Amino acid sequence: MKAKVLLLTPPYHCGVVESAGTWVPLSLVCAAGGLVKAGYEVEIYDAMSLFTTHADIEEKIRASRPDFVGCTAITATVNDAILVLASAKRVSSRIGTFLGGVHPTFMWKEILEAPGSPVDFVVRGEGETTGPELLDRLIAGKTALDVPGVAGRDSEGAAAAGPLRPDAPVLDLLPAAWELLDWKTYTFRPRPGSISAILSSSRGCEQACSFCSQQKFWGKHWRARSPESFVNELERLNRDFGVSIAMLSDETPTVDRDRWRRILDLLITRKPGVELMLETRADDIVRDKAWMADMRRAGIVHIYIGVESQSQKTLDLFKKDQKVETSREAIRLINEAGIISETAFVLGMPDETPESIRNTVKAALDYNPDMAFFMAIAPWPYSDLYKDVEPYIETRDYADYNLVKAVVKPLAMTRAEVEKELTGAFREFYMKRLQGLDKMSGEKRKYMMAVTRLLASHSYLKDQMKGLGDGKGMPESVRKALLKAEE
Ligand code: B12
Repeated sequence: MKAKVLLLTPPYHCGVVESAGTWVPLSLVCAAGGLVKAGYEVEIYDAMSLFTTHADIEEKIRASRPDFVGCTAITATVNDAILVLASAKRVSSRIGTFLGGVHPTFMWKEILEAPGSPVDFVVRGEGETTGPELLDRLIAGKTALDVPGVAGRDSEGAAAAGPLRPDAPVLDLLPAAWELLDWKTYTFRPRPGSISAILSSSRGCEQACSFCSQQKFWGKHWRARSPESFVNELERLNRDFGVSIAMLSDETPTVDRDRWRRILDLLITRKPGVELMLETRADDIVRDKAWMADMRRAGIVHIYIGVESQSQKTLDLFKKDQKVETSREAIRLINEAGIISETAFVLGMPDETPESIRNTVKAALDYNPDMAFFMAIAPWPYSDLYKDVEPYIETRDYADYNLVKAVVKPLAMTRAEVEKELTGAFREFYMKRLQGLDKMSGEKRKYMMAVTRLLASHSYLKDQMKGLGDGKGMPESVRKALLKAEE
């Protein structure tokens, strides 16, 4: 073995997606795949899923005795990721530290130039090849600053980066170190006893949504794995690790219609034994409406589409190339196929008012998704939207950039009012939505009941949703519907 590398997730929590389960750190599984293939001994410590503290993490680093420690970060988790690397430096100043993920990819200069930064290097963009090339150089005692995708400090101590690495030419060939995970940690709570995974079938997004980071991160060029390689991986996850449900990490898995059809055919004939949850574009659902029954047969149980706003004006500002009617139609098709439909609305822009938030809840109910999320706009500092809302940004604490906390202050509301209205929006939506429980199919009803209980017990909405999970504290009509549904 060349050297020992410990990869960690930051111990950050904001209680939204996490409330539904524990999620495998796919970023690290991919980064580790490249390192293992290059001959490194790699350990993954998923502090996020284990709910460990920074003190536990420091203890873990000490016990593991690594030569290098790597961490992953999005904007919300970057403060914790930096604290993890600070722990590594406290354990031994000889440990080399590196950070990857979307936030450091764009904000490498700020991270490396922060006084006392414990980060030696940033891996920008795809990490499978850059990671091992960086460490190979360091072990050989050479400069790593000319390695494509690496940022670090030059001989004067100033932050410096070479060119970005071109996209991996063939995604099918990228290694993933699934064997490093402790699989019993990962479950999707609405399916008791399940083992869950996240995997990728494509990378990139051809849209230009101004609030999102992903089209910038992967580039607008969409790349995909072959249907065979993707379905083989699902079969392997089921066979070797018992995975029974998986989320696709893809931004838009359905871009290439022929590929998507081939994937559905393979899933239907080979039955990998893994249920699938995915996100895609409303346009693609409408385009493929004749295939909805096949999607269900292929094991797709949950589809998320980003409606984002009920206002065409806001959608245009977001550069979301989608019509509100298309979203409504897509949700109808998903529901009709017996698949759970989920969407989210991004609220709290400068022109938001309590009334416009309430109108969004009404629109959400009219769109009729099974699940709706009402999130606060988080202007990632590298997003196109950032400059439009910059004058309204009231907090620079990245830990708040989690779509739960209001970062932007609308003209007519305080941030606290935005947060209060958004949690109220959840309660209002689910109260009304649950009244239709008895009209749902048995399977969907069971799922919705489980999700509602989770929102009421595990999420940041606990207080707002109190009583929704057990039937107490809710209007009589909703309580009756729940009891009837449970009969
Ligand atoms: C899976 C996922 C999750 C999982 C994360 C599980 C985990 N531990 O990784 C869960 C469900 C927990 C989650 C939660 C959240 N998420 Co999330 N999530 C995603 C999703 C769907 C896929 C991410 C992924 O795995 N991509 C595939 C991997 C392979 O790509 P990657 O992470 O970029 O990793 C590559 C490189 O970045 C690099 N790399 C990354 N890390 C490292 C580390 C090292 C050492 C190296 C060398 C390289 C390296 O190499 C990797 C391979 O090439 C994306 C959306 C999307 N479609 O991408 C959103 C996304 C990342 N999430 C997002 C957000 C906002 C959140 C939440 C705040 C939402 C919420 N309010 O609940 C929380 C925060 C976490 C928490 N604990 O509360 C945003 C982040 C936006 C931003 N720019 O900051 C995204 C982009 C969604 C969006 N479109 O806005 N999420």
